[in-house]
Amino acid sequence: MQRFIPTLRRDHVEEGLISVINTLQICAKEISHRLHQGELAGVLGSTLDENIQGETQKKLDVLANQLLKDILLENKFVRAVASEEEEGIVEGFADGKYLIAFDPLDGSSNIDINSMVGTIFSVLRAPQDGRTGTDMFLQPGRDQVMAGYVLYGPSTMLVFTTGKGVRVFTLDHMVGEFLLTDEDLEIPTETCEFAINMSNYRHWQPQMRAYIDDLLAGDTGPRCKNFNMRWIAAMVADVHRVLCRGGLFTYPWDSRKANKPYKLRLMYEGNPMAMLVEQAGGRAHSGEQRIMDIEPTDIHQRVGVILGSANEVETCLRYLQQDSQNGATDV
Ligand code: FBP
Repeated sequence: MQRFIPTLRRDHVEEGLISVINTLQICAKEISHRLHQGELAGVLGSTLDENIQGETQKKLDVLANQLLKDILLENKFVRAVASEEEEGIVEGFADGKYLIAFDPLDGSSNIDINSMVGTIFSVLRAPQDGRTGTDMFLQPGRDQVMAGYVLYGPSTMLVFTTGKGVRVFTLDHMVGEFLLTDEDLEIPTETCEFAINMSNYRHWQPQMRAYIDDLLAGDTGPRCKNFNMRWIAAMVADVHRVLCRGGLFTYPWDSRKANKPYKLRLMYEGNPMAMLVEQAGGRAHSGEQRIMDIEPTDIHQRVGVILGSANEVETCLRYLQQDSQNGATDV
């Protein structure tokens, strides 16, 4: 099994990026260990605090965030970090080359039920144009130089891209090494599987409801084939399934909060997952535009997400482009 660093050298990944992903894999091993310990290490349950998103923080949210911050900011290539759990950015080395935005523990509602969670990261170049502070991070996803996630499941997997295809490494707990177990993932263009939180149905736009209605109608409806549904409630795990066998994952517009119609965050959920999916031949759209073309205005801004098998994303977008009167379309 090819080891971690030789794979990156083989891919001619620049030394600074190799150092950054090497630091991230060290963090991943530590977080994986804590998750495996679970209640034995007293890391389950919530704190009494809320994060910038207004969510109650889990103990492991705080622990994973602190671990990533501490270890990443010791790396001389790191100019600054932004985290789901931090209001503002945290500065590192003034001459650091990279900016890292991360979701330290994605799917945190799964922690206390021993289900899958993950860490998501996005790496940008530190601008050399005089920008400072948060402004440095406000770059479109297409400018990412690396993106990936760690999936803490039955096995711990590190999945990332530096723009040369998607690589999958699995942690061998016996030797404490991530070993290459898959590469050049390709998402099938067609699929019979979709992932959405159906309990939000009444809050969606009529066009999204029409799209889902026709999936549920299966071979008795205009799609003339049956679809299966999955929802793990951790974006990392749902997107990993899409990368492995295709599918459509979406967290769409929602009418509940006029000022916050979206759930997922652009900088450390939407953009990194979009880069991975596109590198594997899929598509990633916000419902309005290609996710990676969005010009960010805030490090915690939210975005609609429709990603996965290219033809199915295309079909979903065709429904969304219909005016709300039509409902079902001639797909
Ligand atoms: P965080 O856990 O990092 O806040 O992420 C949000 C998230 O958990 C996604 O991973 C997941 O896709 C979604 O929210 C689940 O939402 P819901 O609770 O509506 O099922």
